[in-house]
Amino acid sequence: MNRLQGKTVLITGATSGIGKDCAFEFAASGSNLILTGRREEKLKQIKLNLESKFNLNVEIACFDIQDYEQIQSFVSHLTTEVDILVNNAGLSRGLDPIFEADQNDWNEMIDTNIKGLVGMTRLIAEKMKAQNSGHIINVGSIAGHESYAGGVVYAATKHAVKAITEATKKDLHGTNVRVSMVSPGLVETEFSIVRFHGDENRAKSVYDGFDPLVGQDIAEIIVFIANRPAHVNIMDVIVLPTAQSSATMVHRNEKN
Ligand code: NDP
Ligand code: 8X3
Repeated sequence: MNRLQGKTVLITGATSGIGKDCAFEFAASGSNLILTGRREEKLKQIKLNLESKFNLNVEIACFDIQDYEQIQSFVSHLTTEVDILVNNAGLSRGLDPIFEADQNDWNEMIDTNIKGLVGMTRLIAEKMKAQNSGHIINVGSIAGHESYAGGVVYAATKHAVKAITEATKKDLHGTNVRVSMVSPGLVETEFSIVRFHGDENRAKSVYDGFDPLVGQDIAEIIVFIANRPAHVNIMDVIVLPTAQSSATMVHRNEKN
C-alpha cells in the first residue's frame, strides 16, 4: 500500500548519493519534493530529470547547512507543510588518528553532521508538532553504533545522531510525529571521495573486492520506513553489505 502519494518530502543533501536516490524513490511513490544542497547546478539538473520522469512538484534550495541563519531563512520561506524530513546531508573528512587529525576536518563534520542536523530538526519539528503530524528520518551510520580507529570525530557525530534521534522521539512523545533513523555500513557514493579530499583512487579502494551497498539500497529502506502505517514508528535500521560484518570487518575477494 502506498501512503506517500501527494506527501511533501524535504531531503537535505540531495545532490548526490543516498539523498539523490531518496529523491527518485519518493518521486516514484508520488511524493512532492524539496531538495537541498550546496551545489546549485546539480540540484537544477536533478529537478529537471525528476520533472521529465514524474508528475510532481520539485523545489530546490541551495545553502550550507552548517550555517543556522541560512537554515532559518530557508525554513521561513517554505510555502508548503513538510510531511517528511530526511536529514541526510553529512560527510566524513579524513581517516587520521586523534593525535594527527586536522581540526578543520573535525569542525566541518561537527558543524554539518550534528549542528546542521539539529538546526534543521529544531525548525521543522516545531512545525510538525504544531500540525501534529510528520516524520523525521535521520541518516546515521554503523559508525553511530561502533567506533573505529581514524574515525574518532566521524563516529562521535554519528553516535550523536543516534542520541538526537532517541531524544527527539522523546521530546515529541504524545504527538503523532514519528522519528526514525537508518544506520548504513559501506555505501558507494561520493562519501569516500569527500572523506579523502578528492583522492578518487584512494576512495575507490574502499570498495575493492566486495559488493558495497548503493544509495538506492538505503533509499528503498527510507521509503519503507516512511510508508509504514501512522501507528508504526521504526526507530533504527542497521544495514550492512553482506560482505561487511562490523564497521571494520569486510570480506574482500583476493585479486588475481
Ligand atoms: P555523498 O557525499 O554522496 O552525499 C552527501 C550529501 O550531503 C551531498 O548531497 C552534499 O551536498 C550534502 N552536504 C554535505 N555537506 C553539506 C553542507 N555543508 N551543506 C549542505 N549539504 C551538504 O555521501 P552519502 O550519500 O554517502 O552521504 C549521505 C549521508 O549518509 C551522510 O550523512 C553520511 O554520513 C551517511 N552515511 C554514508 C555512508 C556511506 O558509506 N556512504 C554510510 C553511512 C552513513 P553538497 O556537496 O552539494 O552540499
Ligand atoms: C559511513 C560508513 O564505515 O565509512 O558512515 O564510517 S563508515
